[in-house]
Amino acid sequence: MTNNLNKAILFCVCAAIAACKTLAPSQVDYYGANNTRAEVSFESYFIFKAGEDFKGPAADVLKAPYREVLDRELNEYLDYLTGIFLNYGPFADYPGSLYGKPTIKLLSASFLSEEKHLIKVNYSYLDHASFTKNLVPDSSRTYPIVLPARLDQVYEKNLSPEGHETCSMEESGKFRFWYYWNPEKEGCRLKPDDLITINAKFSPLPSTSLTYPDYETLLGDNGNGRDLEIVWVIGPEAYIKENDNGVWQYNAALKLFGQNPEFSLEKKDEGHAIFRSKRDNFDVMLKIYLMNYFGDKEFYNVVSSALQHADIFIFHGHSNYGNLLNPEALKFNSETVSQGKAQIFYFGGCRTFRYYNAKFFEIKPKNLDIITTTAPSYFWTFAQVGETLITEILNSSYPPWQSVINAMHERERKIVEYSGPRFISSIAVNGDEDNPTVPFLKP
Ligand SMILES: [Ca+2]
Ligand SMILES: [Ca+2]
Repeated sequence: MTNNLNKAILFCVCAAIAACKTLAPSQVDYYGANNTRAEVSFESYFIFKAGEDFKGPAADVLKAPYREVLDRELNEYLDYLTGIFLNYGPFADYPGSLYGKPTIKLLSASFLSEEKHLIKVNYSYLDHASFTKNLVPDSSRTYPIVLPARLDQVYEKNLSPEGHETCSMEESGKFRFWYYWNPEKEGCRLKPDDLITINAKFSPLPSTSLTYPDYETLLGDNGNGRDLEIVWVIGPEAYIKENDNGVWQYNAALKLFGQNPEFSLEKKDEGHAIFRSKRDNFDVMLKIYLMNYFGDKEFYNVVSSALQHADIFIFHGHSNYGNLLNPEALKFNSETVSQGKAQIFYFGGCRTFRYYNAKFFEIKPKNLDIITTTAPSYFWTFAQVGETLITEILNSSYPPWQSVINAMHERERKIVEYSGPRFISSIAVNGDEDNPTVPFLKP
């Protein structure tokens, strides 16, 4: 099964860390079936090589104009945490994901070598992250994490004489090295002096225990009359062709709803189908698409429109290191967003907790619930897990988010356990702090 795992990770084209501004970790609430959020905090240092023009004193790197360069470098440096939480120590079996809104404080700076412009910069770090519950059960834990000492040297020093990477899970190239970073890998050429081992503290954060999707608004007018519009976009694993896992999932989704007596197929074109379901007080319109991602204008049009107008938007496919669903490129911004419209976005791909959470809540902080994954996820789970979300939301018992997420997790768990990889994606809902806490009784 290692092959499958490697393949999943390889294809989990998952992202460069968002701007590392000094912001408080998110106040967004959360519920995960098998996972929890934790605060990750530590104090450490890194070695910054200032430009030839830098004269000092060392503390000047903490101020403008050098501060900007330092922030940029530290930002890039901390991307290596992504690799740690995916590949290193206990995280190799139980991957975690950072929220990506860290509070970073630069504490002090001193010269290691004035002549070489090397400055030791002390900093403190605090962010939220999601982890499986067994890693952060009910009280704080400390886990060692290992970061490079010098960003400007780590890649070159890791290379073998033949030019191969020795400290990464996959031969990835300099610009993706942080994602595959694993200083524990056998044969890693980095010496103790090239590395900094940090004791990071992991403190569990509470999860929500009873919150509901905003059924009343979602199933009501919500800006589109009787329709409850669900848009589900599935992308290929490699190419749109027979035997591709993504194509197979698209066909499986059509089959699941084709067999559902409550749904009727209204329209089917190449790579696009519409199902309808009539209810007493609303009509379901379920649009399912199979689409290529990059360079496909149609993909951006469909997703952009769904983010603005759909009641429920589901995406299944690659994350491309978090670069795929970029709100800016998708024209999801303060001018286009309907702040009052209740929406559910389910980003089903690799580690979407890390990539899309903060980005979308920044633009739409309320009336939005985002379903994410903590770990890489597998293409062959998409159709069934997506169907579970839809049928749970349409279930006339109007289940709370905790039941919906548990049902999605169970569905995924059964498929994954059957096929045998080491971990499952750890599905969770984010942003239920503004949601109803009492059951919805009437549609
Ligand atoms: Ca409606
Ligand atoms: Ca919400």
